[in-house]
Amino acid sequence: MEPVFLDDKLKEIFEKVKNNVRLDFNDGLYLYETKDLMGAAQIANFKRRSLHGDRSFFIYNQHLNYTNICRNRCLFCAYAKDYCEAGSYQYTMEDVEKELLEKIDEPVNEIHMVGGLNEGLPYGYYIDLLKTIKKVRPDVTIKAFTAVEIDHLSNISGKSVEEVIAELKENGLEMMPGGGAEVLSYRVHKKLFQRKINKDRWLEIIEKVHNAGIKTNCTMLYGHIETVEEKVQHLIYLRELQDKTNGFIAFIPLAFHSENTKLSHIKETTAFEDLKNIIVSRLLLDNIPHIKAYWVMLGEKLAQTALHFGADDLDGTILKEKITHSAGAKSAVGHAKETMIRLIEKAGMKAIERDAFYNEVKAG
Ligand code: V47
Ligand code: SF4
Repeated sequence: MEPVFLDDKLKEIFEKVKNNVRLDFNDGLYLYETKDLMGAAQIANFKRRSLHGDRSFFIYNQHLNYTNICRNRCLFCAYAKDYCEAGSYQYTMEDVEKELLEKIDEPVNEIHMVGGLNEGLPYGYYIDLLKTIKKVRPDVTIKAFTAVEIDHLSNISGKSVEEVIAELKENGLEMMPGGGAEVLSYRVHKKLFQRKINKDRWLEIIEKVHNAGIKTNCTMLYGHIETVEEKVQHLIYLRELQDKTNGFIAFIPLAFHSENTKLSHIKETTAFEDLKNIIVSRLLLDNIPHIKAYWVMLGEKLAQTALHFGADDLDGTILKEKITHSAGAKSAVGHAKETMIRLIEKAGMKAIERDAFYNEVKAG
């Protein structure tokens, strides 16, 4: 059935999408600004279905956050602490082993591991983290660190970015999550996350990671001080890098949660904005295969709905999420595999359990 548009201009965008004509900056702005949510959703859903049919993915994964001590103190972060602050922690290798062993009977496929920039931890600690995971769970895929940690490791070790990536890879790093980019804009960087690497460095490091044969995800943190133009530009920067490297597997729009942050006056995002970010990213990122509706940030019900607005993945079981819950997320800290399947099937779609690289995991 042909889509019905309340906003006539969306017909032109639909024609482009149907004919595989790349959308430009102004199309991105227009999609963000139109009030015809369902018109835009039909285009994104058309694209999503042409790529994935009615398949929706999830993964059996476990998050591991080895330290919350961080020198950067981004204004949007509720997770980071200073050294002696109450609630600060850093795992020893015994702690890492213990946390992994607690879930050893579960069929975890991927360990998603990130942490703060803790100046008390030497380069060798990061190598030990990888070795410890491989020792306890030899078959798991380690998806760990971001461009922010790679830059930090290069600084503390005096090794080049290429050397750091090669050593992490040798010790078991197979993929990297998409964090750390926030909004690829000098203005937002200056205001919110000055001590973290900037747009140019993030793009430069990720290009090197991709060139070393490591795939990554990418993200965008929205719902704070960013402008619509900055969001569209961010997506276009990612698309341009993907044209060069083809190293991104999935994009995850991250909805800002302000509780316990320096930006606690900012109200939480609305469902309309959340769905718009899914729609626009599906349509602008024509070269990135997967768009994740991250249930931790969107809430389970909206993430499920987003599967009809361009998303094709709900992320995973997670088992214990800490970063967004420090900032007041109301979703669960983890979910059983059955819950992921139920959310997808109740959305009228086919649930596919996947590995980190979106290969189907066969039951049994
Ligand atoms: O880079 C920090 C964001 C990111 C808050 O690749 C916040 O599969 C909302 O990148 N409210 C880390 N967001 C999380 C991340 C991620 C998550 C899930 C899957 C994948 C993947 C990657 O979390 C940070 C930052 O952008 N963040 N504080 C907050 N208060
Ligand atoms: Fe540190 Fe990451 Fe939090 Fe920024 S978002 S303060 S880099 S833990």
